[in-house]
Amino acid sequence: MNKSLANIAELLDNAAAQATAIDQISKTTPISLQESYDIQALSIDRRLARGEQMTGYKMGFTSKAKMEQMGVHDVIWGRLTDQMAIGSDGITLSNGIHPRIEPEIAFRLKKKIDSLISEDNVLEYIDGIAAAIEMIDSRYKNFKFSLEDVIADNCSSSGYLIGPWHSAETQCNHIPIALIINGQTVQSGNSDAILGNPLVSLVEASKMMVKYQHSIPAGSIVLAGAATSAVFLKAGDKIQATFGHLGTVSTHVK
Ligand code: OOG
Ligand code: MG
Repeated sequence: MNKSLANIAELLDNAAAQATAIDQISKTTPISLQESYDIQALSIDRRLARGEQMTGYKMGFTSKAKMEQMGVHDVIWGRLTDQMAIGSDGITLSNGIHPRIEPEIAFRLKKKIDSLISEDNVLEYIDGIAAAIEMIDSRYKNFKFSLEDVIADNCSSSGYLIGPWHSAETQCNHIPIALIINGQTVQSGNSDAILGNPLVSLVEASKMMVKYQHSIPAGSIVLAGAATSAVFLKAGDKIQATFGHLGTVSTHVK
């Protein structure tokens, strides 16, 4: 394969747009971590050129459950656009390749993250916390990837749904989390599984921003990373994710 980063970005963007899986990039083309983030940025540029708007960022592999399910053990970050927001009409299965759903906690930034932050000052950066659902859909065959592959593929980002916002001071550790599909609890966990406290995910995000010379603008949504494994979607599924005092987020698959 031609190692033009723009060509790889186009391949991944087309795979998402056409809901057709591709082979892992790393099987034929060695790419560095920096190149994977460059490909991610180029693929997002293609979306922005079509009129999509950036809405936020997502952190990935911030819990053991996710690392073990996918066999990737490093924290990653990806980008969210308005086109990924799941509307009240639910999820159209045929728009995806093999979509999965996972419960998430979302933050809304009131201050740009462009330098290192710590657990002591992280609250200065947010003005809201909410329960959320993320839909992930790897563009690679069999949902299999290396660290570099998944970063280039915008960390499998496909959709997200955010519940009502709560104040920044709302406690976000020790929250029981359950993913309920068609009335059955298919995953359960606790927000502490996200790096001990989901707020630490923002500290990790700040390290990533410094390392990759990027910043997260004020007003952005940031998903902290799932506390449980993700579950494949089927036509007709009724999805609920419950998060104790943060409430419940629901959607359905058409
Ligand atoms: C990659 C995305 C990881 C999370 O919450 O850990 C992620 C994947 O699992 O395909 O979104
Ligand atoms: Mg996620």
